[in-house]
Amino acid sequence: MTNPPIPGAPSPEPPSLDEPTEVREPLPPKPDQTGPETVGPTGQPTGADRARVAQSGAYLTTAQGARLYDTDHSLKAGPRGPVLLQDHHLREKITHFDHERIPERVVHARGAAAHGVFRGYGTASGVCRAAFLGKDVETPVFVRFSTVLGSRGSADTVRDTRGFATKFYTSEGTFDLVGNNIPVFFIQDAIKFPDVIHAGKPHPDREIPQAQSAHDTFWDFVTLHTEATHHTLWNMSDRGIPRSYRMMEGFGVHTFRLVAADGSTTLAKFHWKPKLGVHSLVWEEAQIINGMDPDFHRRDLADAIEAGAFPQWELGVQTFPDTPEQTFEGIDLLDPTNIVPEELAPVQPIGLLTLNANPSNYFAETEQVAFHPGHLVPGIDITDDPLLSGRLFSYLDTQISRLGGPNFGQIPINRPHAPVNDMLRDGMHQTAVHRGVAPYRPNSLDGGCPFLAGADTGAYVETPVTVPEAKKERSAPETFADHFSQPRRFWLSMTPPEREHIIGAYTFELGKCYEQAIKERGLKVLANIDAELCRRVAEGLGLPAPEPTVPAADVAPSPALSQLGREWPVEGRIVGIVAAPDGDLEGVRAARSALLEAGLVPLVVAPAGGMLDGDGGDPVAVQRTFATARSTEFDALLLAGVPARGGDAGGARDAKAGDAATAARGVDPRVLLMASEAFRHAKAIAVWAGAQAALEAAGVPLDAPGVAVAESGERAVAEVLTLLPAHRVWERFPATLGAS
Ligand code: HDD
Repeated sequence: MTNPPIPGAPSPEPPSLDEPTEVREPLPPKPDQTGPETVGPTGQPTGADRARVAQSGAYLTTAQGARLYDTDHSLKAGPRGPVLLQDHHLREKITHFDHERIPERVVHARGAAAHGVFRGYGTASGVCRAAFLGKDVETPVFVRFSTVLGSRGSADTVRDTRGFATKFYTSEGTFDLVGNNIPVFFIQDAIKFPDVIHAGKPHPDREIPQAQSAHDTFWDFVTLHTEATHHTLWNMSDRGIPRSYRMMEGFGVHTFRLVAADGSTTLAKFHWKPKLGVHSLVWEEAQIINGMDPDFHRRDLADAIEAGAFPQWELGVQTFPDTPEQTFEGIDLLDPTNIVPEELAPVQPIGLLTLNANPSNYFAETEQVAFHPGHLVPGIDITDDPLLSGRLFSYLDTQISRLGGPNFGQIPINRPHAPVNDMLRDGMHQTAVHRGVAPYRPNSLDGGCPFLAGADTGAYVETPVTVPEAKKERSAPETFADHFSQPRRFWLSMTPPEREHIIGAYTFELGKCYEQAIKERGLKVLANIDAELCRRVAEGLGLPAPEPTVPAADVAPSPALSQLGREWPVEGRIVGIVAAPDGDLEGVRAARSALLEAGLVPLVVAPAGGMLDGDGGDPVAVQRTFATARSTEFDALLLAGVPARGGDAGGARDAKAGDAATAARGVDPRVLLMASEAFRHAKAIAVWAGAQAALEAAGVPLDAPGVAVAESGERAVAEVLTLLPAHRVWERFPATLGAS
């Protein structure tokens, strides 16, 4: 018997609006969805992967492949009756959902990744036998960028170090270069990693702040533990808030040992150099973006790749003779808090990385990828840097709990492209069906297989370095004790705007600490870097500047450390065009075309969405409205006329120059905000069609550097194209210091 329907209640089968009803095969998997193909000993695909492709067949099924006729209603005793325990589909669906999450990474939890290809130049072949560095050898790669401190759902543009981890699926096995966008590290010995991370993570009682270093425990640790000074200074510099993952350098940090075909060895540091240059946000911008678009970096990377603007980096090495002392020009190469200035050891390009495909599935690829500095290939060996030694343990260990067992190497994104023939067996989530009966050596039952390789058949052979005769102790070498001369070199290498940003960052971060003693200790550390830096931060904190406790090191600046003073390609830069519906739409069309032709991304901003076609010409699509746009999304701003409050374009445009108050009353406040922010953040601004009234109303001086009043849309684009290669209008500083 069925119950009578309840008057007014929704129908149990609401008609669906646009759901297709034709049976269709699912879309074929994208090429990267299956991960690297399993190949046999001869290098031929085994075909084993076909079974792994998700979503085959047109019909919805259970996990066991039984077709389903309904997935929206639990099995019940009548439409209003109790749900039955025997509903196996309900239980399977909910149970699987309950277990969808895996533990996030203990550090670097938030990341974004892309597929790509690495092409060797062959220039490293004299010092390194690794096959993937050979001339024109192409190797598939997967790169994951990340922040360090924040949780998986935290914002992208926080002040933090960025991870830059690359998996090279080489023909000789997988090589992982697990680096950062900062070339030094907080600690010299891995045993202190839990300390620095516990200090940086949110306070254990209230679990705040999220994804920030601006709090007491972080500054307590890094000021007591002065070997962290150099890394902290980089974090406080513009490097801590990159404009884009595409515009960051990457560093292997440690000194590695390269091995040539003849067995000779060379010490080396790895560098990634972005083709688009190294650029940053300003702090106010970064803070606004965290609210406006917490996925700013992730979106930027994915959008650029989808648009075909593939980001590229050159891999380079600094090389040093492999002497027993392992120092270069007095710099200890085993101390990961040191850099070697590029002026002393130039970075030599050895290959090109191009990221050309977005992941198909975030969880399967970006979340499950497992990097490990111990994934090495013949030709690349480690040194005794004590930080690296601990990492060689930690990464393998962490994957076992994060990915649920020791077989994470079989997950598609982690599978090597080189043939794998190990004797590892069983364990959680074993997906391989191993053949043979003798996973041990020596054996006779499997015909002695697998065989051992020699150096001449591609084996990874550790370099037989001599270990110094020494007594066992917990200690660091004396050369690890200088914590201030390298930070001083960094400070001295900065230009005035970069120094102002650093002063602003320390003042902000120490100012956020509650403990007076921590602020005072922070100033003592700064006094040992530079008296002026210390004095300015002390001023901001309202505290006296202490005297240094060590003499100022006599170091030469390294101009290569500064991000300013060079010009870079502008492809992929985003330019906002604020348009009035009844303004110069022809000019907007011309500006769009000129920007597209130059490889930039124009985004038209108007009071409301839809199309602008008031002049009867080709409709101009609106990409952002005043409700969704913010200056922080743009590298440069164009104003094509003055859209007034409520979209009425008339009033403000008629305001006379200089009559800012009248104009301000007419212009939509969101346009005023866009203009004043773009000015404060030292972005190129160009206006035409009378839009100077809006600039004046926003308090932007028309004669300021990087502000152009043009006759047409095309001329306005020409103006910003001359300014963008320097990234920002640096001459505008210090007038815009409030933004630092
Ligand atoms: Fe680490 C992740 C980079 C020191 C322990 N690290 C991780 C990632 C990057 C780095 C980029 C994210 C990889 C990904 O995207 O999945 N880590 C570095 C660099 C270091 C460094 C450049 C110093 C030069 N790390 C370091 C030490 C330890 C760890 C000293 C431990 C002793 N790191 C880990 C970890 C993580 C990790 C806990 C978390 C997730 C993972 O490994 O896979 O094992």
